[in-house]
Amino acid sequence: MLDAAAIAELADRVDGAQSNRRTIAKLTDDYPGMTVDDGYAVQDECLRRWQARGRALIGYKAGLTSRAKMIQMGVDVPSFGLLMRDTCDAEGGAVPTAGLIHPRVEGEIAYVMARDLSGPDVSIDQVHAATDFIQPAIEILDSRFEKFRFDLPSVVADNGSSARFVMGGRMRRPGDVDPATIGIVLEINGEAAALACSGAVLGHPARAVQMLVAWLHERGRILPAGSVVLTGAATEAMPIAKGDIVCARFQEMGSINVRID
Ligand code: 0L1
Repeated sequence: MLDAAAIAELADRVDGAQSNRRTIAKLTDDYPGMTVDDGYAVQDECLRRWQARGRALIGYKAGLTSRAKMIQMGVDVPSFGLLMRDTCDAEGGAVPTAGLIHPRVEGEIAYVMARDLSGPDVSIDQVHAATDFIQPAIEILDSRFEKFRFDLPSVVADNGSSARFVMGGRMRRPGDVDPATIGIVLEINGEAAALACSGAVLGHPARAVQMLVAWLHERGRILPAGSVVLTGAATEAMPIAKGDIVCARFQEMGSINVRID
């Protein structure tokens, strides 16, 4: 493990890149021994700083959930990142991207928890029993690494490329739809840019919640009631630019429309 001074120095780099629209080299270039756990220690240090500035944690995101990204990164478990309240934008409005380097959009299913969930091995039924509702979501990613050259420790430290997210469409109880068979069409400026089925995320999006709860448990934490969980994208992330109109249509769950500003 890296020592506290190295973690603080890496948190300066990541936080500075995120706040100042600056690309950085992948962190392992200067710290070749950096591990995925070091990446999470950098994420934790960033969270400590953000909360000290008054920013609120409202949930978590699972990343690297699509088969393509898992193969690319050589992983078989998702990465986890933090969702901050001030990165959530309203459905039907504008998503500010002036502070972003190379934004991309993906569509996914969000879970919103009614009750605390904890433990090493919760079942999908337990996830659903603790869920208030599921809802369509889009996530805007923004990797801070030059030319998208990153590895797992670096991308974890960079909060899984989290930038902004939007929830909308129709809230559904998990028992009212099958969360694993929702067709998703992501349109950019009226053209279908990506198609997916929600089950492409680990076979079932609730698997991302299960794995998140186990990951939190290993760290002595729980998933609190009220948390939002973005379960990860099934599709490729599509580049977007100012002026684009994004519409994500979710079978039986309505759609999300936003303008990229
Ligand atoms: O949400 C995610 O899949 C995390 C992606 C991390 C890498 C990227 O920027 O594509």
